[in-house]
Amino acid sequence: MLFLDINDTDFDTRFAAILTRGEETSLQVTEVVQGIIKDIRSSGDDALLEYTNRFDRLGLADAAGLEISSAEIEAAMAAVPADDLAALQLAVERVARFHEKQKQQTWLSTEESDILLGQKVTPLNRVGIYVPGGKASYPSSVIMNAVPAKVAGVKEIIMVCPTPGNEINPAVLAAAKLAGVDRIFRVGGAQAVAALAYGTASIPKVDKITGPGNIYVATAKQLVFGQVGIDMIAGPSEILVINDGSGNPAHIAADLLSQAEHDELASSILITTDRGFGEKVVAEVERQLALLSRESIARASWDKFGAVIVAGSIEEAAAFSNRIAPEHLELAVADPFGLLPLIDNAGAIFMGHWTPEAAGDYLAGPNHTLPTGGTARFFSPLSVDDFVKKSSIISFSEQGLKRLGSRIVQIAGLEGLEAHARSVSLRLEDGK
Ligand code: HSO
Ligand code: ZN
Repeated sequence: MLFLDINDTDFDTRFAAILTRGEETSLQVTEVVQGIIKDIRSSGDDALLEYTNRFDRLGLADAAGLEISSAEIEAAMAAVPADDLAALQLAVERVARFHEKQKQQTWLSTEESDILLGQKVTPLNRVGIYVPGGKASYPSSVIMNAVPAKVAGVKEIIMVCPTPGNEINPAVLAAAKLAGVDRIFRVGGAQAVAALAYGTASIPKVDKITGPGNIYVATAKQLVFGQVGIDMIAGPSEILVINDGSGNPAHIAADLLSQAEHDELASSILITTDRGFGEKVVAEVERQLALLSRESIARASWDKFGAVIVAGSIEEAAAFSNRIAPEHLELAVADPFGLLPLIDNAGAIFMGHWTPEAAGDYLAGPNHTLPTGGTARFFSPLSVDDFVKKSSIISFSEQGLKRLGSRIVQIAGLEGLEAHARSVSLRLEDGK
């Protein structure tokens, strides 16, 4: 963990390691993934079955076994305690209600009496949601990907999730069911991404793939982009907390650790105007680390990518935050709404001492799929917009074409495109 003063002369050098974490892309991974995509494209289900049996140690006899049956999903629902289902259901409802507000309508503008212009909004037909297996298999991520798709009106939602050793968290299947996923396949890795992008006999080809995954999944998504749409490429998670000395150091420490326990590469940073508060948080982090079942992950993250920074003023803290463009930003200050106007770059902003990041991770309503690694400078959270596309609508009346036609002909002339010009001038002459 770094304890720094923002005005230290070597600040930038010492901080650089945190900013560049997780940046290395491996040529070797790209090569392996290209090979897998090629195999899936040429051998379809046979290759998918082969990879799945090999990587996930499954003994599936044929491709029919790749789909998780409705009986299995029902069994998972029955295995999850009713009260846990109620918690997941509440999350689904709240996330749906928030995303409903993002929906855009088809519109037509009648600003000009002789020309109608507009935009038609159409949901994607079929999307694929990638859900990781193992330690990062989260029911909440199923909800955060499936619900916006559902709200957007996507006709079919296909989920893929690897089941190493034939194990899957029943809550993941239950969340899928509650969120409206249509079909689930027990496949993962680059082979699952390739199957969704190109289709196999058993896995239908989708229009877009969303959801987090390891480096193989992220690389596969990048390689199939263009064939299908993808959401942003998720990097390691981060939280930045801005503090003015108000609040409880134990609460801030817990928030920092809530990010650190995700991943050894996660980064948790506190920037405070109160050095004493920062010191208390450091002591609290140490104390709370020992209480965590994921202590070794959280400790690795905190040791390498944790930081406490002392700033000279809250404005200085905000400027630093804008430079980082954090995925999660907590304004743990007495007057968070007063600070908000200074914030330009952040995936999600958590306001005040009663809004821990976990509220947004699970059920506040906004999406927890957020731009990481500084990409909040130009990316937004996953939203309904990711599951629709827009078509422009252009409708000229005869008067409209007569009014603007000569200008069209003129620009076509500038480009030397005679057929373009003629398509207008013929109409104008015939209409005389
Ligand atoms: N904080 C994660 C999302 C998540 N948290 C899932 C718990 N489960 C995104 O950075
Ligand atoms: Zn989280």
